[in-house]
Amino acid sequence: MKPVVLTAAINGAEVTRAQHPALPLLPEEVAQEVLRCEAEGASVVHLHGRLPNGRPTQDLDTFRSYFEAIRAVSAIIVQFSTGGAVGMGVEERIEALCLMPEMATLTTGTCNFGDDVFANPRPVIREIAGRLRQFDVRPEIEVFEKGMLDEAMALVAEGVLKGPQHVNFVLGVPGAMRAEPSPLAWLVESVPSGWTWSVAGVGRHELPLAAEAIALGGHVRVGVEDNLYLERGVPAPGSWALVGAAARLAEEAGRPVASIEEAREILRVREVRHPCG
Ligand code: KMH
Ligand code: ZN
Repeated sequence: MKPVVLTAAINGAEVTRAQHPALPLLPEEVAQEVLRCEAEGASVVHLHGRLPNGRPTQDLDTFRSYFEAIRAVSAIIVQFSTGGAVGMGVEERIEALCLMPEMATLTTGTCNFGDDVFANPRPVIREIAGRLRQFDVRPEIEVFEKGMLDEAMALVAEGVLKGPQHVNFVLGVPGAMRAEPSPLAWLVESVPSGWTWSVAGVGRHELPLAAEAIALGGHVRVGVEDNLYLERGVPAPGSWALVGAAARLAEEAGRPVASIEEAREILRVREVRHPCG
């Protein structure tokens, strides 16, 4: 059975310490949480920038300090967010890509995001894609709506993106595509052959969608960026506990959890990168 790549989303822009007291903000906290997630089976870490006071940032120095602290202890695949927080300008969103992380996100369209708008007009998408190409960073295409998958395919047809892509379906954001009933099987039918895909379910949908993705042959993202609870009324002590829960789902389904080396093969990220900005 094909290994499942588990991504840990440990410090998303919208989560606060009030909601999740263990939220990692400082570089050493991020590195420690990476180690805990890796021990539970994560092979990719999805990172946002956060200042020590919790404010979201996409600042180069913050990402450099995270990347250095992680590389001091782990060979996990490091994926930077280029989404940041709603309202950030594109230059801020992509300034850390010069550090050449192995992966970074690319959201291929605009959607509602709660009461806000996560704005990704076509010129912005192309600017981010160009920066990813400039620094040879493997994209993870974030798909919050079906049209974003179509746009990713258009980017490949235009030559803006090259070759088979990796897509992450983010389902259940209020105002965007729902998670229940799950559209996952329908979405996956449209994923071009040779591409890889994963799912990130928001809130209570996280683990049920993880189970569905595992059954359908896909990969999984979990973590406190998307969901704060292991089950109703039971807060997750950290993203590591959600990674552990996803790993158990994989085990029950008879799929092994991918090692970091296997995840590099599966996601076509073969080189271990160190921060070089
Ligand atoms: N914070 C959201 C507005 C990404 O990381 O690329 C965008 C987001 C997507 O989290
Ligand atoms: Zn994110």
